[in-house]
Amino acid sequence: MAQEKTRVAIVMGSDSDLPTMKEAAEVLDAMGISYFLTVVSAHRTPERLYAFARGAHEQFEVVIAGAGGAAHLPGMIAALTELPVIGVPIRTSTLNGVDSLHSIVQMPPGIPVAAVAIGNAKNAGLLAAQILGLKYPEVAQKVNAFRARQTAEVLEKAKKLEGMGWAKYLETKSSEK
Ligand code: RP5
Repeated sequence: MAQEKTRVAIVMGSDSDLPTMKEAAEVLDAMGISYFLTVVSAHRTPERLYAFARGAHEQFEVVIAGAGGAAHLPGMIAALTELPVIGVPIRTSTLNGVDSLHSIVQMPPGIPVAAVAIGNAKNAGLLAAQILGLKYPEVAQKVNAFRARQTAEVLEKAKKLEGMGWAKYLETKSSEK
């Protein structure tokens, strides 16, 4: 029997990216989607990057790649595989992550990378799930269930706000902290 693929690869340029990137892993965990998470640095381990990206299609279906600063990791991976690559710009101390965002979002025509907002690894996890949902109905169901829960939470908050007025609502919120 053919072994099932691990569906997503979550890679990042440094272990310092992990506090951000773990949010993609949390989404995939919640949806029961298998993933492999590791560090691959485009500039510190270029040969590992090449080997990873070249072999990625044999093991995975979507790649999420987080990087900060001159964030070439997602673009380089995208150049070496035909799998969809979702880039997560990591917030930086120098330019607040705008450097990472521009590096990832400004891919020249020909090699696309799907970029999420600075630090928004959660959306990267959700987008990966939506891509996989095109092929796996059970994943699409999990995405729908997530959205339904999210909608219900917002409606609940709106009802509470309308009921108690903004001042009391804010008071309740700050006492919850
Ligand atoms: C990038 O350089 C990494 O993605 C990280 O965001 C940034 C800084 O790396 P460290 O110096 O924290 O290892 O390659």
